[in-house]
Amino acid sequence: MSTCRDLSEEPTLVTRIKGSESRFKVRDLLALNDPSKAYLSPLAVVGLIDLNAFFAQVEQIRLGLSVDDPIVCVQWQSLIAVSYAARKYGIHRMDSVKTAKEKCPNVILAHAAVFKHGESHWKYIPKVPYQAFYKVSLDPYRRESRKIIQLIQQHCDIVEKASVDEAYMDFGRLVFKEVMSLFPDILNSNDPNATLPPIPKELPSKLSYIGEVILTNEEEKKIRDEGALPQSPEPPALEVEVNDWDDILMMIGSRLLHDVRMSIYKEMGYTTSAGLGRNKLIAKVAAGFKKPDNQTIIRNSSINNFFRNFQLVDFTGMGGKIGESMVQRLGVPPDKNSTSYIRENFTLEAIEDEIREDLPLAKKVYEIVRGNHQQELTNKLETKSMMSRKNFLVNHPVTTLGAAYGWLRVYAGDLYNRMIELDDQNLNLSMSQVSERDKGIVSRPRTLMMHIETTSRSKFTKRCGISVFRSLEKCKEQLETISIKLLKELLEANTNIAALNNDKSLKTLEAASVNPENINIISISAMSITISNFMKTTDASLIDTYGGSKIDHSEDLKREFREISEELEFKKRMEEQEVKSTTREVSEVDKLYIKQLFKDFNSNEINQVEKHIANSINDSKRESESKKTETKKADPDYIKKLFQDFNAERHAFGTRDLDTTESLSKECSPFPKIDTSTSRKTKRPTNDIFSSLKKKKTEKGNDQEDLLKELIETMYCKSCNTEIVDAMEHNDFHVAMKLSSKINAP
Ligand code: DCP
Ligand code: CA
Repeated sequence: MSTCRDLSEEPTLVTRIKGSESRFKVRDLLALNDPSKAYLSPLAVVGLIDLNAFFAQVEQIRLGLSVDDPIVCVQWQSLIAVSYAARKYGIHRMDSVKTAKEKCPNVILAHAAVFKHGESHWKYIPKVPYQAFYKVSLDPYRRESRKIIQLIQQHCDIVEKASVDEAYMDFGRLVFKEVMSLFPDILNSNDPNATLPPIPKELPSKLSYIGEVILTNEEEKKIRDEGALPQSPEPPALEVEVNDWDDILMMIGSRLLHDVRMSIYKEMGYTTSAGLGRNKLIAKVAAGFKKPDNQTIIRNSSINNFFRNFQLVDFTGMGGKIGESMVQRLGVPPDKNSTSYIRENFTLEAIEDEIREDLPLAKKVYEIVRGNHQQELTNKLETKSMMSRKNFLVNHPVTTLGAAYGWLRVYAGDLYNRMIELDDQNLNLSMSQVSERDKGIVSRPRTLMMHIETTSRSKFTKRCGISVFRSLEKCKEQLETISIKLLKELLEANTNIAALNNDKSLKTLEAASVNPENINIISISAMSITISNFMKTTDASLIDTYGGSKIDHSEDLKREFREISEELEFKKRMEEQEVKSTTREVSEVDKLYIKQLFKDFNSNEINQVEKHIANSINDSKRESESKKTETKKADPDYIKKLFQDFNAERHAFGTRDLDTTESLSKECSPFPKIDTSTSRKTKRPTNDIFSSLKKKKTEKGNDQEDLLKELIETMYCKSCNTEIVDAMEHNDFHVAMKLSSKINAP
């Protein structure tokens, strides 16, 4: 089994001391010991550690596999991380599960953890989850990332997290301490402007470079010349020059960097790649140079030679259009390396002449090509916003309020997990602060934004202020309730809910305690909630209400969610059986609807139902009364809605004819009161209703088919005088309307 490369055991380079007078001042060395100034010193030593194939490694370790196992991390059918063992088979991130399997039949597919619709916690599930019911969670990776950062923080005082699997380290204080202990006479003067002494003629034996040291132009040339000599029996020794204190500090830094990487491997099992240089820009490109499981050292003298491997657009902040336009405007010939070309042909003034409208950018380009761009490293973990979002499958948009609520619960759980992580980071960080004032600082959002996109490509956004709670549990609860509130407001303001619910407004439906699962809403293709406007506060001083608008956290919102939860509980139970196969998914989802139909019809005798229907048509007062009674669900509108729902869902999951209801209803044993066989033979009307529907489907024949054809062709419904989004769904609406009028006919 492969293990992490211990580079300190590999042959060291031959170092040739060439130093004479130092180029550096006492102040340059002293600056290293000051966290706020170290990055500005020409002696700065900055590292970047990047986890190899990060998500795939997390899965490899979770599953107890070795680095030699070809594992990939999967999200639905896409690969999001590819282990280096899998890369040997030519698998890369652009592959799908299918093409990866073609390249390596033994590839190990590890699907990311998922949130299930309606649940606020993520989990790993043994099979590939069905995208319509799940949302991917990146929490396991964030969690590992957090642990790695904490481990690095044990070694180094300034650790800046650059991404989920990258962190910069400022080794200033550590190299300062080490150089002072190895060379106690280095600070030969109290004058900050005094020049440092020349480096000694001999270096302590423990001093050496660890990792891949990039050579200078001259060193490379020398090796080439020596290697070219015909009488040379051995390949030339890799000899690097030690010219000044910056080289010695890089040597020390390379050992420190290696120690951190070994610690990550030994404690957590992760291999990494890393880069070392005098600033973040150099460390970043160096870290990507030799992957995996290696580290690359860029001495100041080798920057120009190293940069020949990179174009301007490869540097942080110069990617995409901005870098491309610079290259174009500075007239870099296509066959030239843009970094070297700009450095060799442009003074700062010349670049400023070309980019007059943006002088800071001109300066940045000038500095980048020289590897001179100094950027501060900061421990601060500023969080501006967090978003939880899901794009729904084209054939499974969110069409009911209940379904939307289920996803809002997932989002609230997702953001809650991330706020826990944020608290950990902030508390961990602030505990290391010297001043009491800075201890125990946490960050809480003050704004919540709800965003939806409809299948007809409309976009709606609504935001509001939220309260600040000490307890993250309360924060989560608030996210759930406020997002429900925002969603309803947003739908009421921008969409016609009544048109989708038999002319009943949301308020009417809610007053009638209609199950949110049965409240139709505009088809939603994507939905997100975003929390932002974070405020920093001390843990102890958190208050219960804060923010621009006073938010109502009254009991009714909580009750609302409890009711939804009960409904979702039921759905969850149904889904638990359903994920085993797609075929079963169809039958279980249908069961849900069929169960609903049976529940409604079984609860009433046919004559009662018919009587009620007749009454409800003739007497609106009695209709409203009926809502309060056991017969309310026999409301013709309600029946119409049930069929509408059923048909819409049937299309989402593939087709299943209604005459399968008999066998399905028998399977629906959780509802034992329904004895379909008995009721069929005697007094139950359901048989008639179902067969009537079935008959209707055949009778309607060409009329309905013609309408459907027209709807598909024009995407416009003449009878409704409106543009439509889904022809099948709209056709079903008319089928249901016709059925409803037939049922209701006197
Ligand atoms: N990631 C993702 N989608 C992307 C890019 C990255 O989900 N388009 C995730 C998966 C990666 C992780 O972020 O594992 C880190 O991204 P990197 O670009 O660092 O890629 P890897 O760590 O996977 O590979 P490498 O060893 O090349 O750094
Ligand atoms: Ca990585």
